[in-house]
Amino acid sequence: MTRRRAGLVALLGAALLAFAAEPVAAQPSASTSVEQIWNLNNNLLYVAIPITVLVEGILIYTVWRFRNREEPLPTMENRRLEITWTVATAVILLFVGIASYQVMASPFVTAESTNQADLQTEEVEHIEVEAYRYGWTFYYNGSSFDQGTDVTSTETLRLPANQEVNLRVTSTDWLHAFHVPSLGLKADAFPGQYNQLRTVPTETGSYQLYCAEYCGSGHSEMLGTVEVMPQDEYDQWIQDQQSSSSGNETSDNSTADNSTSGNATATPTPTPA
Ligand SMILES: [Cu+2]
Repeated sequence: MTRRRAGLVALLGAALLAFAAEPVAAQPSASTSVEQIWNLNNNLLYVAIPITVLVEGILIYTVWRFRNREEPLPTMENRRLEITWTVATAVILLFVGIASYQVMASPFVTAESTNQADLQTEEVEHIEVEAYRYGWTFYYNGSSFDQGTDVTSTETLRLPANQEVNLRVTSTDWLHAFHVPSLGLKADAFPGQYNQLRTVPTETGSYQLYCAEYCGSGHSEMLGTVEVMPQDEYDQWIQDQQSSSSGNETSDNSTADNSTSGNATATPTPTPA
């Protein structure tokens, strides 16, 4: 009888696990950042599900088993049991803490505040993300923050696929937040400060960009697009933008210009609060 009940609980637990794990496994991994976040989510879920099933199982069993007992007996001291659950809880919390810290402390997940351009390796594409009321400007600096390619764009941020990208997020006027949920990217935008976020986009396509910090009446329309494109197409686009700087205007809202002050789309004038 008891064995049958235990079997039933185990079966229910397994079904619950399969049901819960399925939609999570189907999540796309569009960047290394979002992959890390989902891996952590899965790891925590694999720990949480057995605990939930165990606790609920014991609770339901106890309520049913002792439903007719008029005068319940108090629990006697049980040192072995106490040591067991204390150690088990400590082990679980340690796992949750260490696993979370590894992901949350990663520069691919959490932005780091910086005032200088570090990570100067050839393989990294440096892009400055500038938020303003109510839009975005992107400065493409190639492999160096200091040199710059003089290519800028508004609204659409272009990223090369399968290459490390270093985004420096800042603001010209007010508090904003750069947020691309599908790529697992989020960083606050403060005036006069840079928050550095790293990622490797792994799937080409369009991703929605939001401002995730309420910044005024135009906040809900402060949207943008992140276009992840193959490396060669990206390089070609940068080249096209650079060569069109000799001509004046480009057809879309992207522009390449040698002077920042004379650039019509690149430098929005912030209105004082
Ligand atoms: Cu906003």
